[in-house]
Order: sequence, then structure tokens, then C-alpha cells
Amino acid sequence: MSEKHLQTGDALPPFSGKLRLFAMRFCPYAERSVLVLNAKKIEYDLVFINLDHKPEWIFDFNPKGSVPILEYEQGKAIFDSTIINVYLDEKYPDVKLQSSDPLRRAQDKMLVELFAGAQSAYYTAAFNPQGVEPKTVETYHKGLELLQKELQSRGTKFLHGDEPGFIDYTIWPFLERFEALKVLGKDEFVIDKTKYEVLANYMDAVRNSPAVKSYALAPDTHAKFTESRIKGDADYNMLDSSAVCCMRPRKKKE
Ligand SMILES: N[C@@H](CCC(=O)N[C@@H](CS)C(=O)NCC(=O)O)C(=O)O
Repeated sequence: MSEKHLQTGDALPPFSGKLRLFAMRFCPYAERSVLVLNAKKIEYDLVFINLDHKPEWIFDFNPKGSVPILEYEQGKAIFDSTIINVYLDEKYPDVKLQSSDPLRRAQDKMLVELFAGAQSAYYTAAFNPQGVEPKTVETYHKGLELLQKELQSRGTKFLHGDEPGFIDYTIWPFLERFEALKVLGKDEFVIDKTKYEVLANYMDAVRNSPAVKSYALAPDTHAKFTESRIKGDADYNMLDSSAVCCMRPRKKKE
């Protein structure tokens, strides 16, 4: 997988026949779909997009130009993380990630809905720190408390059950980024391990689950990208090893 983000003027790579996900390496919504594809062990190609200088062809797949986008057949695509993930779960049912109980599915949706406040608070704290008000911090912690309470009342290792599922892959990408707020010096947003013991243990379990482990990034990495974005020069390709020139000394002839 190349970590290089394609930009305006770059050609659309040829379609290999596998599913293809258009994403951005630091996008939490795109991560939701990556995790579902990984958990289902579906083979797919991943193409990263520079969202500040989008390739022209991205609008052929999604008129809004946002990621994630799933190209399910050559030239045919669906977009939006929830739409993509529900589609994947129904189309590839071998590993089922949503509960079979309609009530539990409704409860999971409500949890995502209620957690959205904490997500917006995170965006304010990370990208618009001057906009942080006491209410922002309060909303953020309400979201964390809600998750912790839900974990306690469900009494399972993951929100989904003994294994992570749809609901965990939907919420995790934000928890992963919340941890970058500590690195960015936003002390009111730190997830205190004493206050949030159950949540912290849950986060460790999700972080170490196979679908997540292979894609999650460290808080420092998220913080570095966030800082570049705040400066107005988002460093999309900061993880692209091909961008670093690697001159190896030639082997001496024996
Ligand atoms: N509701 C969408 C949100 C996707 C979204 O906001 N993606 C961002 C990147 S994290 C994006 O593509 N922004 C660029 C743009 O909207 O032009 C989803 O769940 O997929």
C-alpha cells in the first residue's frame, strides 16, 4: 500500500478488479471503512486522496468529493462511511459485524448519534482551539462518560460483544484521534485512566484487535498531521516512505 496521496493532475490508477476504497490516511470516516474491510478480510485496493488538491476524477465517483468512497465495480461507486459499511456488511455476510437483533442495532445507532457531540468537540479542540468553550469540554466528557456507562451496562469486552463489530469500528477512529489532544497540550481533553478505567481498557482491547492494529496510528503521528493542517499546509504524505530518498551504498564487487 502506498501512503502517497494522489492530487490534482494525477491519473486514476487502473482498476485491478478488487474493491477499491478512496480514502485519506488521517480521515476517521475513511478509517471506519478500512476497519470493516479488514475485519471481513476482504481484498481491496486503497487509494489515498489529497483533499486540498483533489484529483479531478474523484468527482466522477462522488459529486461531493469527500472520502471514503467505495468503487465496487469499475467506474461505479458509493460514498459515506455508514452507507459503505452497511453495504459491505450485507453484501459480505460471512463475518457479520452488525447485531442480528433489531433493537441492538437501533441502540448502536443511538450511541453513534449521541457520541457525535464528542466528535465535534474534538474537531474544535484540535483544529479551532480558540473556539473551545467550557461547553465544548463538557460535551466531550459527556460523550466519554456515555461510552463508559454503555460498556459497563453491556458488560462485554467490546460494544458489539466478545469480538469487535460495526459499532466499535464506527467509534474507534475518533477515540484514536482523541488521544492526540494530549500531545497537542489540550489538557482538559485528556482521557484520565482513573476516571475512565473501563473505557481505557476497552480502548486497549480495540487498539490491539487485528483489523485496527494494522491501520491505527500513534497519537504523536495524528498530532503531527493536525499541526501541519492547522498551519494551512496539511502534510498528507508524511508517512510516504517513497518520498524519502533512500540512496543505498552500492555493494562492492568481491
Ligand atoms: N459523513 C461522511 C463524512 C466524510 C468526511 O467528512 N470526509 C472528509 C475527510 S475526513 C472529507 O472528505 N473532506 C473533504 C471534503 O468534504 O471536501 C462519512 O461518514 O463518510
